[in-house]
Amino acid sequence: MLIRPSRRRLLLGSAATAATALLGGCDALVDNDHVSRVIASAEGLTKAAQRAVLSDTKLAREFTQTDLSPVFKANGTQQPEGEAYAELVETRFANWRLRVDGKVVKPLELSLAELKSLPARTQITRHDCVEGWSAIGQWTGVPLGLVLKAAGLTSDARFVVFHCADEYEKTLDGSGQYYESIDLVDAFHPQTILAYAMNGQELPVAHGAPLRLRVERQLGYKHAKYVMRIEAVDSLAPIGRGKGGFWEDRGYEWYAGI
Ligand SMILES: Nc1nc2c(c(=O)[nH]1)N[C@H]1C(S)=C(S)[C@@H](COP(=O)(O)O)O[C@H]1N2
Ligand SMILES: [Mo]
Repeated sequence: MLIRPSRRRLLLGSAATAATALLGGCDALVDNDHVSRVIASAEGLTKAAQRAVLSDTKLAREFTQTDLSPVFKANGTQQPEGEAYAELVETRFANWRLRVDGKVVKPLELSLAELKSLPARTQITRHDCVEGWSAIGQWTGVPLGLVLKAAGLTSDARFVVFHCADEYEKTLDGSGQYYESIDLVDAFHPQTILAYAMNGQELPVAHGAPLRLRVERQLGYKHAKYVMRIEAVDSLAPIGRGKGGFWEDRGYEWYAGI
């Protein structure tokens, strides 16, 4: 009998085809509440990472459309400076690529179209900023765990670092660049997503376009906006001033649990 390639694969657009190739057998995953469990049992994850995924999946509270805040404050950087970012906005991020590297088996460079073709999760959550305000918003994006699984963490990976496009403080040594980091428990948590949409629209520049982290069980400053590069590391010491994030380097807690 003749074995034909899957019809579906042939009908997919190029970005979707790339995503299918990227995720291998995982392209059937649509129900994202269970994505990280599936990932945990999949090949390519270390024992430590599997334990991390399964040990802590308590969900942050989710809300409904009627709870959405009429105004969601934009905080911190609201438009990264510089020509490079301005050009990305002008070309609607067509040439933007998310780099995934560090302690991974297969470094990736993903376009926005590729990220959007991966299984998505939508969640309505409350954002709490240490400055004393909160807002409820709806976020849509790719579970971070899916991207990490596609890249394949090596056995010594312990943290995931998010490098952002904005320099929040002008410094000579570059330590004013915004960055953040989380551990593997939060990285593979089902509500931890790389969001490209907010309240049903393209993610606005003020809120981190084209891609921002949502890590729902932690405070606002952990939710890195303008994510350009995701780096898996075994230690946070060599990055920035060594405390795991822009605000952490200036005295805030690294684990900012709500
Ligand atoms: N790259 C980057 N990410 C960032 C910030 C920032 O200044 N730059 N500010 C943080 C803080 S303190 C908060 S409260 C939220 C604000 O997100 P919002 O602008 O969508 O409200 O983004 C966080 N992520
Ligand atoms: Mo914040």
